Amino acid sequence: MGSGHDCDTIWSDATLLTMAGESLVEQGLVAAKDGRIVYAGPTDTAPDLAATRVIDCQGRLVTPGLIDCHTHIVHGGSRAGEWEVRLAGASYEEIARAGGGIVSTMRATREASEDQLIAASLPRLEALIAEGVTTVEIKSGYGLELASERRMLRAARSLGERCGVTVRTTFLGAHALPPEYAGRADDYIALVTGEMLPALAAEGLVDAVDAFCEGIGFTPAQTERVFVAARKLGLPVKLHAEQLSNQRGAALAARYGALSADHLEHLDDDGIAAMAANGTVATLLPGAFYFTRETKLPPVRALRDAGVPIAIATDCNPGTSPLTSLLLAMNMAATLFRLTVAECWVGTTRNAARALGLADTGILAPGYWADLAVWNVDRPAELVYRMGGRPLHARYRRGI
Ligand code: DI6
Ligand code: FE
Repeated sequence: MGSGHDCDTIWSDATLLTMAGESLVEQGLVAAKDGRIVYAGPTDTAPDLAATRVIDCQGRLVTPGLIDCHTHIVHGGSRAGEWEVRLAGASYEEIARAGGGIVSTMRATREASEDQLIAASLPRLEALIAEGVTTVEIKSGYGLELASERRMLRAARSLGERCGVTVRTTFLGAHALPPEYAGRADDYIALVTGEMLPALAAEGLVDAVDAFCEGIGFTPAQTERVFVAARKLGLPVKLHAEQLSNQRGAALAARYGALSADHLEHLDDDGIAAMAANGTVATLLPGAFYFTRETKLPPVRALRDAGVPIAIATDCNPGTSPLTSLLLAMNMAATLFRLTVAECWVGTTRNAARALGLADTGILAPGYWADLAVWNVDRPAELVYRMGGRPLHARYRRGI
């Protein structure tokens, strides 16, 4: 490679899964300048390139860095004890109604300083990164009061800076009713929409707004008030919808142009049609399905037939999905939900980016961020097939 286009880095001799198309590019290369891709494709048709650094991938599979588009990794405490009670027969809903569940994590989160939240969350984020994750969404929702929600979001942002991972923060003030508002859910929503969200948005801490629309969460009417407040601030919305029951939350979210509706086990045909019409991504969370021993499957075939984009995420949270492996989430999506290998890859790259409103990540193509994972395998199916192992060879974010 002589004196061609200047770039910073070339990854040579790569087997490329660009996600721009679905077929593998053997003998490919990726070139980047200033953190952005300038070329990704076959070596023999590449332009003349000159780089200060050439990384020989030795035929390894190179994919976009993985994107975990639904997590709650920032929180205090642990719920292992509650899980033991569930093993003995109690249901998630019984525990939630008895003041455990989300509210017990709320207490631990309120007691934690920002530094303590960072320290508690760091191993979870590091586990994701060790499997090639370069972008992660992190939700608030265990503070349930302004100061604690702020600490969660600030912890999320500083984890991103510390770990070299792109963090998108989602405000989930309407996750659960804090005990001081017992019996006054509408008043709590007024606090969420009137004070918490405007203050946190003004501080630049909110990339998107989410809610838990559920029998044990908030009603569709309360959810809509959250969406109206988000819209006033110009913020995109997402929704925990149809996880435990059909509240018609996905259709409501789609009407508000939601980036995604997530969970969706109880989604009906009207919800699917609304999502398809509005381009709302269906984010499937097989870790929560598995961990709660759910038996109702999300309507994957109908989503596919309707052309709804499908994403896959860990939902890493202490109650229903203590999962810090996006590769295992892909395996579960294939095994439990019957997604194809190709759908699993689209679901953790291109469609996951879309679920976060990111137009410049999740694909290896010119103009996109040079977020790359280099794997010790030669076929994409290997990574969906195996459970465990340490298949990542190297990972690069924004070219570094
Ligand atoms: N749905 C979930 O699965 C989690 N939150 C939500 O809205 C559960 C969160 C928890 O139990 O801590
Ligand atoms: Fe969740």
